[in-house]
Amino acid sequence: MAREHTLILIKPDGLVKSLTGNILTRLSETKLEIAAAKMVRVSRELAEEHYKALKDKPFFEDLIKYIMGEFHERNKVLAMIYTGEGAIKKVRDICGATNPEEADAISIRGQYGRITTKGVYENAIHASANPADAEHEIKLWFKPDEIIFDVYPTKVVDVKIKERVWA
Ligand code: DAT
Ligand code: MG
Repeated sequence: MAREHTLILIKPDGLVKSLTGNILTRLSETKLEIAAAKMVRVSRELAEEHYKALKDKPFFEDLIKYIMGEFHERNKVLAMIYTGEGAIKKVRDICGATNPEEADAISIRGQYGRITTKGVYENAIHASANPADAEHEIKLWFKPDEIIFDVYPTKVVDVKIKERVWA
């Protein structure tokens, strides 16, 4: 099995319901390594790029609002990268099916997900589905220096940036 990297998001419902610790405990069953972690405020641009493959779906607008925290008054997610042999499938297996009603009862989504009366799948966690999605998602959510391993090729460029520093 190849060493892989996978993007995990604890979604706004998971954070609001104080499920972070429970979900991390479930993920530790995979015996994978955490390669990066940070809290992120999700912009519309980031949300739409993350879910761009679904932009023609009828639930797309609600999905964007959900990941931006508009249904939970909490615009943040916990973004992480897990690394190890077969990481993508190991994490997907423990997350369970996309539809929380169909997810195995002891999967993370089976334990903690629900479908709202509006039809939004609040499934608590995102995990990359395959190596191509993982690469797109990891490069979207993280900069190379935020990850403790070299995950994809990088280059060094000269940039002139304005940076916020402590006053
Ligand atoms: P996954 O999150 O398991 O990779 P996906 O990429 O197909 O599933 O869809 C992304 C998210 O969109 C999913 O976590 C919940 C939402 N979603 C998918 N199918 C849906 C549906 N039929 N109705 C409502 N929300 C849906
Ligand atoms: Mg997906």
